[in-house]
Amino acid sequence: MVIAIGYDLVEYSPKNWNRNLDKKIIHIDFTPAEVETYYPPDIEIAADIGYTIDAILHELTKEKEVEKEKKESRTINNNNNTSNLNSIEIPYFEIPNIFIEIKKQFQERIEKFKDDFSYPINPMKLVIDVRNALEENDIVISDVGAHKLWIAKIYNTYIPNTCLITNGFCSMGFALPGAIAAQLVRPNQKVVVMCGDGGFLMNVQELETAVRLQLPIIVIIWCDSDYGMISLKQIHEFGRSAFTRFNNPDFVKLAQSFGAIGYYVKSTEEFPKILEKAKESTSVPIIIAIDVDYSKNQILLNNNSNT
Ligand SMILES: Cc1ncc(C[n+]2csc(CCOP(=O)(O)OP(=O)(O)O)c2C)c(N)n1
Repeated sequence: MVIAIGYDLVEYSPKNWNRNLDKKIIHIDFTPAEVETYYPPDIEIAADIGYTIDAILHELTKEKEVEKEKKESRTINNNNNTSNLNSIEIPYFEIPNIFIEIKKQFQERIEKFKDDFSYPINPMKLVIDVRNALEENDIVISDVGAHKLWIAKIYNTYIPNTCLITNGFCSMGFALPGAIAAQLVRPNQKVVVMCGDGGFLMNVQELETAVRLQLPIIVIIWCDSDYGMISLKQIHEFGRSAFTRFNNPDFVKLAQSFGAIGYYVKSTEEFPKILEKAKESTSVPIIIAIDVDYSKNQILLNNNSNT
């Protein structure tokens, strides 16, 4: 059974996981399910998601209470000894072992890339370095592209609203203005943009706003001189990509021309050091351009990837 909460079909086609139409689906979203051959929900709850989850939790808690009472009375009847009651206590919100195991395996897989100093940088190493450089309540905003999938997969989040990722049909260029808004609202938290070179260039003029408002946002540009996500999909569908490549400007000079500070990362070792320096800014936006190795992007489209 699949419980789909706020699931947008465009993000990951149900054909990938329900090809044989053998899954039971519970659809929970603000809106009714879209009509789709591979997504025929058995139950649809079209309502406020938070309210729905609270209501389900409420019912489950009630059910557990009843179960507990039944068990308690069984034990009392069997043993006639109330001191045994503690032995049958079931914690209500115990994390299932399978979740703990998945999280552990996931963590181990990520750890493997901690000491990978190859350059262009491995996307996983990039995400790990950024996570390590930030406090738990700092904010990362992802733009749209292959980098977004790496961030969604790997970036550990501890506090709500500290990793902002747009949903399906989302627009490239969102992250820079998004960061400006976030920094205005949360002046005491570090705000970091992660964007592709394509997406950054789509809304680059907003650097002027960030400089004028003296916002110390950090913009990390994942450089591959390509619309990485599009070429990935083209290669997946057609075996080759076409018309996705472009040339980048000199991002350091571009940043300076706006009155921001720019860095071009030349090695994976120096990336965390540049991040530390960038964090010191209190009133000037920092642009960090870094070359990224997208050769493993195919993993992002696999069902049972090992990353
Ligand atoms: C305004 C806009 N145009 C086109 C798209 C379709 N689109 C989605 S991802 C992508 C490529 C993103 O390239 P880049 O910003 O360089 O990031 P990368 O995939 O290389 O990480 C495109 C063109 C979009 N989402 N928004």
